[in-house]
Amino acid sequence: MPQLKLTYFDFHGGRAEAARLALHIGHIAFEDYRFAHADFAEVRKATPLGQVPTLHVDGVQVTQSDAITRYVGKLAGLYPADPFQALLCDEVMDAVEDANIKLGNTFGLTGDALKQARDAVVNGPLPMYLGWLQRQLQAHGGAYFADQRLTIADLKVFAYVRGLNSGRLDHVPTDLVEKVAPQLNAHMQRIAQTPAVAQYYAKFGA
Ligand SMILES: N[C@@H](CCC(=O)N[C@@H](CS)C(=O)NCC(=O)O)C(=O)O
Repeated sequence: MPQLKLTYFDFHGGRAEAARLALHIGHIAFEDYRFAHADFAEVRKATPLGQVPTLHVDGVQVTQSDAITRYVGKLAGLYPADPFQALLCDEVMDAVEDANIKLGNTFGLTGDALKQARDAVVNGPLPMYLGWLQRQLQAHGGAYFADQRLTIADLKVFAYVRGLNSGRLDHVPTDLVEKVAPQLNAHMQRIAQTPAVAQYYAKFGA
């Protein structure tokens, strides 16, 4: 197994969470390098694009969260071998990333500007993406997004829904997902109860 070091902010969420979970579920050893927000300016200087997460693989630093999650998902056996199932898995991950970007564009705003921008996302793109994800889940059996089993698509949606529900995002109602896509919330809760996931948060905190 290669030597892995995953660099990201020190909280349970965001663009590295699915990769952290996949590595944990796959019992793959890695350095979970977490840093405080206050240290981001310094950390980003050592990254190729000034962004996190990055993954060092035997000393080679790689960017792009979905590429990283797919790679560790393959190592952990959480990525479909079948090309069509892999396509369904990728489709969900890319859609979540698009939704992430819509909210990401509001970061850095404050006061009324933040409220206006967040309200616009909460009332427009977010229900659209959440509704689509719920329909994808239903279309593929209701339990998992692809391959009839746990894949990194489930982990990515799980982390995303958990983040939306967390109350950490000002002006994003914590009951938004429950209101517009309750089956995604049920999916999130089921994934949370998966023994390896439950054990992860019991060990490392919520
Ligand atoms: N496409 C990149 C986006 C990474 C990204 O935007 N990361 C955020 C933190 S979650 C960041 O580093 N933002 C600082 C910036 O883009 O200047 C990925 O998926 O990894």
